[in-house]
Amino acid sequence: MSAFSAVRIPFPAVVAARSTGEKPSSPFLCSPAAAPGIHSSPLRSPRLGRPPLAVSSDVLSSQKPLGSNSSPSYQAVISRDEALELYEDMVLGRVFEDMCAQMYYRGKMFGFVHLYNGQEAVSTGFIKLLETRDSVVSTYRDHVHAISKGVPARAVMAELFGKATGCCRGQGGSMHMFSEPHNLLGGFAFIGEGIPVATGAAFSSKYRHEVLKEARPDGLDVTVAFFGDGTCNNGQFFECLNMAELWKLPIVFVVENNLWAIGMSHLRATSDPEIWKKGPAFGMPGVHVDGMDVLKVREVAMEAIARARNGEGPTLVECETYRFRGHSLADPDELRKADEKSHYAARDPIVSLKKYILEKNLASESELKAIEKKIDDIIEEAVEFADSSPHPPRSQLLENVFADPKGFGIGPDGKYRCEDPKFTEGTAQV
Ligand SMILES: Cc1ncc(C[n+]2csc(CCOP(=O)(O)OP(=O)(O)O)c2C)c(N)n1
Ligand SMILES: [Mg+2]
Repeated sequence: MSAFSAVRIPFPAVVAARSTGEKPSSPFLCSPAAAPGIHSSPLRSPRLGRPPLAVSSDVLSSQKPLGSNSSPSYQAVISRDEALELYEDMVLGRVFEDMCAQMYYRGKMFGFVHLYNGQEAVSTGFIKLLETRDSVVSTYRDHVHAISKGVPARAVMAELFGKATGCCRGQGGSMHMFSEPHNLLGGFAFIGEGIPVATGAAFSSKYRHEVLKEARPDGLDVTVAFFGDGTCNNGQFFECLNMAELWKLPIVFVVENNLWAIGMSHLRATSDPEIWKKGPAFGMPGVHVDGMDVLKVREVAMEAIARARNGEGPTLVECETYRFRGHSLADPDELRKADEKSHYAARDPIVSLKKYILEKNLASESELKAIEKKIDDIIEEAVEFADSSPHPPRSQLLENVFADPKGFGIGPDGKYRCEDPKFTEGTAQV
């Protein structure tokens, strides 16, 4: 059974409490027999009628409803190595972010810093399935996406410290992580701005494949765009869903629905809070998945990435998740209710995966402890590295701000003005 052929599930606990209780009327919805944890529109596109991908999904048949406090009950669907890779990546993200909070309050970081604690299953579940050639586009909550994509923790930490050894040479800081070798195409502080960039990257992949004939036997380069629930009310979201489906682009739109946009509840801001339904409106599959369960996220991600890779077009995936901290480290987090916070805290994705690994005898407690110790060492080293690294020189101030190296423009001779010795003498033609 395909992950996407699953049917409607009980709506997320918090959302359900506010919903009207009406039965779905969309022709894209299937029967109400539930496959808890994942639900979706039919994979078959209403326009093109492509057959569903054959992806094994035994995992879907025995999942518990969202909101369950117990660990997942399905059979082991991943190998020991895969489980440990997921565990290590999620713990790395969590410990990294906890350290960011400490460093921020010690005055080592500047501006706003938005942490990802609680949402790790989404980043890990998707990005660990990607190859280096695939692209990731993030938001201002971008440190963990960068680390999952392979940017070394020390390069992300140094960037946050504003140091020359950071992945953007200290010029970006938080919200602007970028790494060309890892195809991390940026964090974006303006919400929604990353979605067109991701769509462009996916277009470029298809253009290289089909027009420039740079086809690879193993399929298209895939782009995964991450963004929040609040961002789905922005125009770029709709424009890009349209273009991506029209051109069958190799992209996965991943909504990290943490139920809040700063202090605005998703339920108060959005006419139809079930974001996944907007996929079928454009002709692409829309999937809802429990974003607090890395195995469920991974299951859906596998199929969505395979569709993109095989040229079958985009997928919209809504991950129900929760941030364990305030919107940014400057937010006292007084608006969200204690029972809502504790509901999701009890579903910590790292704790759940640990329980699963132990229950399925994929690794022992001491092996997991060894991973945690390794991560502690990595983070400690990252902080030492960042702290002892030099600040960027003043001469770097205008570099990469404009298209030319120093930001002084191109002269009438077609050369960069900054390379004209007369320019600095004040005699150059401007
Ligand atoms: C274009 C634009 N408008 C407004 C803002 C201010 N702003 C910053 S974060 C945010 C909320 C975004 O919420 P969501 O997309 O749910 O992401 P989350 O913070 O929950 O991850 C807003 C409105 C912005 N950064 N950019
Ligand atoms: Mg949000």
